[in-house]
Amino acid sequence: MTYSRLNRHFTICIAVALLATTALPLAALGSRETPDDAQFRIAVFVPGVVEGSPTYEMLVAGVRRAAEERPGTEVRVIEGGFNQAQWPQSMTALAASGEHDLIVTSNPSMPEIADEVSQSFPNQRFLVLDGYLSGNPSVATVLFNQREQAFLSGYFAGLVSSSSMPNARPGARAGLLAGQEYPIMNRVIRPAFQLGLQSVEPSGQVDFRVLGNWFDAAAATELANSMIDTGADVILTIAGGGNQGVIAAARTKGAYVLWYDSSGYDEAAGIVIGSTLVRLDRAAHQRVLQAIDGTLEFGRGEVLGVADGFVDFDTEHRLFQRDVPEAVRNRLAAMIQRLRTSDLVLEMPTQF
Ligand code: RBF
Repeated sequence: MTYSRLNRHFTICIAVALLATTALPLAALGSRETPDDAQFRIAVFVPGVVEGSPTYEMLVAGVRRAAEERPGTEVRVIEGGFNQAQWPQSMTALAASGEHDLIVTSNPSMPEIADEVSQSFPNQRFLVLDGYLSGNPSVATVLFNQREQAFLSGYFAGLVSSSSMPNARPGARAGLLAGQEYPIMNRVIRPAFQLGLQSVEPSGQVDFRVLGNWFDAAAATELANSMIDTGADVILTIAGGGNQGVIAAARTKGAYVLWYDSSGYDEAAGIVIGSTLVRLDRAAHQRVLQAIDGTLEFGRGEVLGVADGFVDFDTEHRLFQRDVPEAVRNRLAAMIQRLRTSDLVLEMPTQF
């Protein structure tokens, strides 16, 4: 057991002990939306806040869509906030309440928390998106191939840098802003982004910066300004609410932004010029329907990528077609096609 696992284990044990002696005010965690006669009750635990976080917005939308298609399903959305030390206690409280047939959550750190909580509450079922765990009979997970996703972002950044677009600058220096460092960021997203960039410009370099949280747009502007000042013409931002700060810097200084996970062109026309997609909403919708119908396979970790139709690049948007030269669009389309047909295989690791 690693130190952090041990620490988390104690936290969960203490949370379970507290729950045994005191009735935790669950009402404080969220409010009910439908009457008590629901046949299937779902808690969506958002590890952060929904607004401004592409994956969480898709998570809630996908679960709600599934619930609408199965009358009698209750959905309760609980925002866990930005204090990550509190997530294990909040998840424990949800499981301890015994009120939910399914707890749905999303981000790469959540499988471990679901795994630990399930040791104390083995009857509680969990669905974790954007994370991986295999072998726990209480937990189903869906991971997206972020190696393909970040590779496409880097490839596109290289194409833009070497294009005739107005803000393109020679040198192929691309920025990557992360909300925080975590294993998938450091070992998958960052190197795959660089690999994609260098597939176009062999000497291309990634300027990697860490915001330290998922909300501080002002600090994100400072970091993005510094990246642009030192030569970055394209910045991939994966920083939740911080993404808006990157847009502000790019607008002032004349640079481009790449969005990650959901289509971002409408956030800032002419500035957000590329958007990779994960179909997290579709995965949430499909897997939640299966859970309600009793057909979801727990104990399994799925990995879905470009060839499955769950990772993509939004090449359909009118702003993409308006702002990105045809030659760039064609080269990107050819690379997406190579991934779709498995002519190029970039396997997503599941162990870190
Ligand atoms: N992404 C967000 O957009 N907003 C968040 O608040 C957020 N919090 C995260 C917390 C942790 C501990 C980790 C590991 C990732 C977080 N992410 C967040 C990243 C997100 O879940 C996803 O991995 C990235 O958007 C890349 O797909």
